[in-house]
Amino acid sequence: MLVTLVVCGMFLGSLLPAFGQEGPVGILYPRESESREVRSLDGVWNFRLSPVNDTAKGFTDEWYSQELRKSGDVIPMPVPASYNDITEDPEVRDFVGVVWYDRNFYVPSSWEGKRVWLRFGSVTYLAVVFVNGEHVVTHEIGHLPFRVEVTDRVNYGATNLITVAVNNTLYESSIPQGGVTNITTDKNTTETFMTYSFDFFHYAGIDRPVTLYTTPEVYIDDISVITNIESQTGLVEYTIVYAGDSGDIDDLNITLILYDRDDQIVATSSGAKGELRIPDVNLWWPYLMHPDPAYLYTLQVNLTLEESDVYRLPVGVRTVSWNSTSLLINDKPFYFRGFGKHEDSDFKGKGLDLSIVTKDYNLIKWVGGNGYRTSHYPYAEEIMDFSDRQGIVIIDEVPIVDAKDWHEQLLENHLSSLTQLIQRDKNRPSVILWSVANEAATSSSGTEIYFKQVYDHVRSLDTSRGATQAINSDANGELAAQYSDVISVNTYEGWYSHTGQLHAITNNVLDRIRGFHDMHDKPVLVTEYGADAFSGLHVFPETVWSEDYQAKLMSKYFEAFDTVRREGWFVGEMIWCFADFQTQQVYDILEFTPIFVSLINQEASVSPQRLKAAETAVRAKAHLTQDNLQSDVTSFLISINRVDGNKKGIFTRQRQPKRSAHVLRERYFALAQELDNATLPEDLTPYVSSMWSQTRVNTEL
Ligand code: GCB
Repeated sequence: MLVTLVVCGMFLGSLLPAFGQEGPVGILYPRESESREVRSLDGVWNFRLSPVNDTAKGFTDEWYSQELRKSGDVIPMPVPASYNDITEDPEVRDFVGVVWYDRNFYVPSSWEGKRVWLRFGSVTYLAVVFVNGEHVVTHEIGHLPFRVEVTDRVNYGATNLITVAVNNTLYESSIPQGGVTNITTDKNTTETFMTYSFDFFHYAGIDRPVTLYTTPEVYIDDISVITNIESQTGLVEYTIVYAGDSGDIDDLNITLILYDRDDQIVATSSGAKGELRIPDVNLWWPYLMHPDPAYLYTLQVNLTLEESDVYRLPVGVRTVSWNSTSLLINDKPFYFRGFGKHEDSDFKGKGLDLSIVTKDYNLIKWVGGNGYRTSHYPYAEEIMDFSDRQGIVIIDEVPIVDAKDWHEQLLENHLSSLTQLIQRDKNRPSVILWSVANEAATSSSGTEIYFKQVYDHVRSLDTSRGATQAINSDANGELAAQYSDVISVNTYEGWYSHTGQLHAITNNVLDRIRGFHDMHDKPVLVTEYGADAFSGLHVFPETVWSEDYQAKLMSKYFEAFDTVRREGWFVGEMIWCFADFQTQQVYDILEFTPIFVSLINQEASVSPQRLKAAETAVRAKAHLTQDNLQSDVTSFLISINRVDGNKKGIFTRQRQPKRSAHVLRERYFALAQELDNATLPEDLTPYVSSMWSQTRVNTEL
C-alpha cells in the first residue's frame, strides 16, 4: 500500500498530503544546548539513478528495504550538494525523475528515552525518506526545511539506514512550474527532458545539511518574536509553543532570559506569551547605516518540567515600516544598495558551501552593498544567519518564478511555500520584505483574484514586514502591484530592449519606474537591471557582451536612479546579478511558447518587454511559417541568450570581479556616504594625482 501511494505521489504532487507530508510548524533550526544534542549526517552518501524511463523502479523493487549497493551499483555523492555537476556523465546532469541516496548512521544508546528528530535543510524538488526500510516523511518544494520524529524508527546503540528518493520533476503546479517533454534519441529510443521558463539551472538533490537531533519528551516546538522600540527601550513580544505528551502540564514552567552581546542579562520574563523590555537598547542596523551594525541579543528559553528543554535564539531589535514614499528601518529611510543573487557555484550547484557563502558576504561588503533579494527561492538558513550577523538586508522570496496559468493546485502550493518560508524566517531581523513571486504573468486575466489571496495569506501570517513581488512589465495593464507595500520592478533597457543602444536607456527606465509610482502612490525599487558581460572581453566603443558595455550601461541606469531619488519615492537599486550562474541550455522554451501563441493570436497577455524580444526574434527569422515558428525561434533564442550560463554577474562564477564590480563599488560607497554618512574605504579611488583624487572625493562623491 505504502509503495503504491509513494509511487503515485512521485508523479502527482496533489496526492502528497494524503501520506503524511510534514507541515510547517516547529521548524526551529537545530541548535545544541544542555538539553539537545545535534549530529550531522552530512558527508559522502551512496547514490544511484533510476533507470531512464522507469523512474518508479526503486519503489516497485523496494530498493529502500536494504542498502542500495545490494540492489545495484552505487557511486559516491556528497551531501550537501546538487548531484548534477559532480560526475562527468551528462545523464546525471540532465536526469529527469527519481534518484536514490543512502547511508548508514549510528545512534548512541545514550539517546534512548529522548525524542530523536531527523531534519533536512532542503531537498530539491521532492523527497521521500525511509529509515530502516520504513517510510518516515515526504516533502515537496525545494529550498525549504522539513523534519520528522524518528524516535520509534531508529535502533539505539546500533547502526541504522537512511534512504532518500529525490524526484526533480517539475510540473504545471509545482513551485516553480515546469514540465517534461519527449525526444527521440539517435538510438531511436524516447527519453524525457525537462522544460522550464526560468533561466537558472534546475539543480537537484540533497542540497542542504541533514541533521539528527534530540529533544526532551516535552519540548520547545516554536518561538516567535516581534520587536519594537519605545523611546530608548527595546520591546520583544514573544510566543512560545511547546509540544509533547505530559500529564503534569500544571508543573510546566517557561522562563526567558535575554542576554546582550557580552552575555549580560538585560531582561527576563516567564510564561508562554509576553514581552521583554530592554532599557538602552542596542538596535539592529544594516551594514554601513550605523557604526555598530547587526547587534544581536540571545534569547534563552527554558522549559522546565521533570526534564528541562533549553533553546537559544538570536534576536535583533528593529522596526520595519513604509509609507507612500519610503521604506524605513528604525524609523530612518532605508535605501537598498543591493543585488539579485543565486545559490550557485562550480561542482556543487546549489549545494550549501560555507566557503562560497563567506566569500560572497565579504564581497557584498567590499562593494558597499547592504542587501539583496533571495532570487528566486529561499536561501539556506546558514546563509540567512550571515545576513542577520552582518547587517545585510533581505527581500525573502518564494520559489515562484515566471508563474502563469492560475489554478487551484498552483495556488495551494504557492501558499504552502509562503507558510513554510515565513515560519522558517519570521524571527530574522535581516528580512524586511516577503517577495511572493518573480516575474509572474501579472498582466493576464485572473491575476487579481489569484494575487489578492496570496497577499492576504502573507498578511495573515506576518504584518511586521512588507510584501512585494518582482514585476517585469510596465505599470499600464499590470494587475498585481496594487497589492504590494513596496513595488519591485525589473527592467532590461539596453539589453532585452533597445539592445546596444546605450544612448536610449535612462529615459526609458525613468518611464517604467515612474509609471508604477504615479499609478499606485507607493515606494518603488528596481530589483533587476543589467547586461551580460563575458569576463575578459573588452570592446571600445562598447558593444554587448563586453565588460565595457556592462559598466557603461550601469552608469546610464545610475542617472535614472538619481533622478527618481530626488523625486523622493525611490527606495533602492539591485543589480542583476551578483555573480555569473549556470543556466539550462534550452532557456525560454516554455516562456516563449505562450508568447508566440499569443503573438499569433494577437493577445496582449505577456509583458511588453518579453513581447518586444519575441517580436525582434520573429522579425529576424521572418522566413518562418506559422507551423515552424515556435521551434525555430526557440532555438534561435537559445543561441543568442546564454554562453555557458548567465553572465550578468559583476563577479564571475568563481567570484572574481569584472570591471562592473569596481564601478558599482564606487557608486555604493558614494551612496553610503551621502545617505548614511558612512566612511569611504581608503582604496576606493586609487591614487592618480593629488589634485585629481582630492577633486573626486570632494565633488563627485
Ligand atoms: C529576468 C529574471 C532572471 C533572469 C534575468 C536575465 O528577468 O528574473 O531570473 O536571469 O531576467 O538575465 O534574463
